[in-house]
Amino acid sequence: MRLTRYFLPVLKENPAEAQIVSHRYMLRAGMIKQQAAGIYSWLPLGYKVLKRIEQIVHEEQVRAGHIPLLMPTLQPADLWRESGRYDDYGQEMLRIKDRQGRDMLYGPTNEEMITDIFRSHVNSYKDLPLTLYHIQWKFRDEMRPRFGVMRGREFLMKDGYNFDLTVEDALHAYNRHLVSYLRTYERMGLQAIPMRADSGPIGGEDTHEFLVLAETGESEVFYDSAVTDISLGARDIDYDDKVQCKAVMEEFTSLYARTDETHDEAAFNAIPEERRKSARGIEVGQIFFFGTKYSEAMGATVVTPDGSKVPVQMGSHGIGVSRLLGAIIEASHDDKGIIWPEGVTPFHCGIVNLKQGDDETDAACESIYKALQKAGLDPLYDDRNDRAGAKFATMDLIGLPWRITVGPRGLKNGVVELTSRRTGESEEMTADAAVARIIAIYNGL
Ligand code: P5A
Repeated sequence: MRLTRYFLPVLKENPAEAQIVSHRYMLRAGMIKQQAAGIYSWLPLGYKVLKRIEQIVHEEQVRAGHIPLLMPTLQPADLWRESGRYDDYGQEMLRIKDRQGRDMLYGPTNEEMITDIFRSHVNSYKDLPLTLYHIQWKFRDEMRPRFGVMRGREFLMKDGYNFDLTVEDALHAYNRHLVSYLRTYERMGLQAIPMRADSGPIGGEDTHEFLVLAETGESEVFYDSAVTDISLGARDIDYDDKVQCKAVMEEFTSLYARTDETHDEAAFNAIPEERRKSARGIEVGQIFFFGTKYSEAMGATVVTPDGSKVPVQMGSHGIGVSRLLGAIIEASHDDKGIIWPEGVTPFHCGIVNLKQGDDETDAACESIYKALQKAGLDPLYDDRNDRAGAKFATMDLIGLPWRITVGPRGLKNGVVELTSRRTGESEEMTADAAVARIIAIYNGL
């Protein structure tokens, strides 16, 4: 993309309404625009990152054997009357009447609707196990929408639902989700720690929230610092292997890590003092096992091998897709702007032309731009007729991990400059070498 043809409405001033850094940078970098409290338009740069995050979530869901579908945002109230949650959900639910006077709602989650789909089409154990998921907008009329996309009213969620014959199979689905979530967040450059939590209006006893540690997080958390030393890394996971998934789940959840809702002072105090940490965290996902809570209420049964009929065992699993943009920025920025991890960056590399209109410099930029595109990458070429300082400030603010700077002085010596946004380090090399380096970085992901 050429910057002169793009829509990147950056703001020079710090917006007064933004209290935390991610919200401030998302507004300043022209990623989002608020349309009403907790409701945002996603401007091109923000939309690009949202799509990259969605893509990682999709890939990891499919890798774990889960099947995508799409349910609507609007739901009939009657389904929620069947489960009993129509009244329970209270003021967080946006209730709407259609022209026939029928009660509708904008879905805050989809346990009822997916159970309805299941009961309409599945009735034998032979069709199990089954995990269906979608990535769809939700609405929760939060009392205090704040911090931009972090606590929105309209927000994008990946929500998945597993259906299993036995409790043991459903617990495998739980473990499988836990492992696949670890991999999902790591691909985004995030450490998200599973912590014992409270299940709230979704229900069930078993639940873990995934928390990214950040001072601006809304949750209070308590943990053994040893938990921050573990990562999934490049391990080979077989998602059908119950023993392996359980072992990984236990590895990540055996150390003390809880939100304030389930905090146990005595257990916490049993950790060696130097490892006892209390901090704040951003909840970027949550997984639940609730057994037959919905299937019993809504009549979702399956015939077992011995011919009897039992309610299907279920769980649900959510990732805060739009919230993740905020969480990633909170975890990765400096005082000049955002620092995108390579896995989610809106453009792979920035190209800064230090002397727009100079034939040789323009030609060198064009050739780098085309070479990167030919390799399947998406560069952003700052071809504006502007000062170098202004171009650098824009690149730093929008946070592309790599920048190639091209100017007449370097070209005289046959070199351009390759700069890492994270370390600030620059290296001179030929244009070809810079292109090759960028290609190698993204091939290695
Ligand atoms: C699991 C999937 C559920 O709703 N039902 C379907 C279960 N879980 S949850 O924990 O309530 O939400 C899942 C994730 O969605 C994000 N989230 C939000 N993001 C932005 N703004 C909000 N107001 C908001 N509310 C929830 C969180 O990341 C949460 O973990």
